[in-house]
Amino acid sequence: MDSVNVSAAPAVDGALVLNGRFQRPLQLSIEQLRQYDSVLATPFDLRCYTTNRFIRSVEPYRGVRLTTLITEAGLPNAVPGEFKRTVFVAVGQDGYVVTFSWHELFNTPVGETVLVAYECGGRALDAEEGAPILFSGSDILPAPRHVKRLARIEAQVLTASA
Ligand SMILES: Nc1nc2c(c(=O)[nH]1)N[C@H]1C(S)=C(S)[C@@H](COP(=O)(O)O)O[C@H]1N2
Ligand SMILES: [Mo]
Repeated sequence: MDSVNVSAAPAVDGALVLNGRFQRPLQLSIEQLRQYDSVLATPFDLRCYTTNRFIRSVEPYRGVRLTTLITEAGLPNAVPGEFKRTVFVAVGQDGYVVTFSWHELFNTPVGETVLVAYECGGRALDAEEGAPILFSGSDILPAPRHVKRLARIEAQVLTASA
């Protein structure tokens, strides 16, 4: 049945929010993530930083670069050059938090392999497998910045505290 009340619908399951100091905060469903240019990652072994435990081998992920989404949301620009002091805090649905800096993402090769993935080994990732998954393909120990059920990317502009 057609409805005129679509705006009252609950947020799409698996939706990703970009908020904080972005120029244009965004909310994207997995379907919307698929509309952006995608990148295919190389397979890797998931290994925990804290214990060095081998978790599992991961088939190639497909997803959108985090830099693509950040550019869409617009880097902070209230003060000239402040975008270079920005950190991006990625938060899972369970509250798990990891950080990326503007320099790391936009001014080192690391950023080229940071993806928000929605496919693995050619198959769509489902919620059970943790979609969408944020991961940093150039990390030495990949598990910490392999965030399952990514919920939010928050832009924070840092200043020196003293
Ligand atoms: N959302 C979320 N993702 C996460 C974590 C977490 O606590 N929450 N822990 C990370 C760490 S430290 C490890 S070792 C792996 C564990 O992966 P597993 O749950 O598939 O064994 O998930 C990573 N991704
Ligand atoms: Mo870990």
